[in-house]
Amino acid sequence: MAQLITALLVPFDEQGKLMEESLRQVVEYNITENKVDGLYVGGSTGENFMLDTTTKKNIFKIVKEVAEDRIELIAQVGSLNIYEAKELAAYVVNELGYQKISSVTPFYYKFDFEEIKNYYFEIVKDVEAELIVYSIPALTGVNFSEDQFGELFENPKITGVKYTAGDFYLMERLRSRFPDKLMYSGFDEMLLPAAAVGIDGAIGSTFNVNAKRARQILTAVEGNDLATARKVQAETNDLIQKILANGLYNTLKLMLTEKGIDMGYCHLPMKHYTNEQVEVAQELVKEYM
Ligand code: HMN
Repeated sequence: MAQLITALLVPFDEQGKLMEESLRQVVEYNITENKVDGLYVGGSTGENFMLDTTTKKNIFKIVKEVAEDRIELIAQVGSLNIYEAKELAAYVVNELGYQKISSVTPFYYKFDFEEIKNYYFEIVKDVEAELIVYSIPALTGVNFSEDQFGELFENPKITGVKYTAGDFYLMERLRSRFPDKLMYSGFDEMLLPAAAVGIDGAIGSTFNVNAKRARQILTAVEGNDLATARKVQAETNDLIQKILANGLYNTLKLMLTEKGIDMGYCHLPMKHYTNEQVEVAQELVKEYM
């Protein structure tokens, strides 16, 4: 059965400070209510690229304290500062006991493939952990070819990819050519086609509020029940469309706040929410949760 892994939301107060108690609650909620198989910590959904190193470490630590070994934890340590990425990798693996790390492709500067490959090989060099390449071309501008994935996968510590793209041809090519590497899909609105290609898991932000439907899609596809998978994906996409139209992270946070976990605000320079956004989120909770 493919794993369902929530890309964890992180609560911040109005000044951008981590709300530790709420973080504990949202981790517990994902384990006991959403019943997910794992958490992806420090990804885009965790607003990670706006945070300082100390806060990143604190988030990894709190998540591990709450989750212990009940579910799988993947720490996204990637950073434009390769030394920070290595420091975070050493911290989560050696001090906290994470077994998997992940790293976004380095962005902003137009690094060539050799530089990107060196970045990955350097990050895994000194840690005993598996690394999942976080590929999200829409946000980073970095597109790998099939052969370039192959070059990264030659490193035995690089064991998979979080594939956040809508190119199902490439996804299928990678699935067939690298059956022993892990393939996680990253777009929740395309879970059905990704599951049909044969993923090992899905990592998504909307699983914070819609894990049950996501699980139904995975189960239906694996049971060859395409009619159910389509129906549940359509309901899911009605919800995702409304969430995206109302502002992705603010709406996900407001929905959890409505469910009793105070998720605070998004981190500046992201906008703080408006009253209209709150009203929409409340309606979505009534209709979908
Ligand atoms: C992460 O890094 O936090 C997630 O893995 C990202 C995840 O793939 C999400 N992508 C983005 O937020 C860019 C999706 O869950 C996405 O939010 C969802 O499919 C709605 O578009």
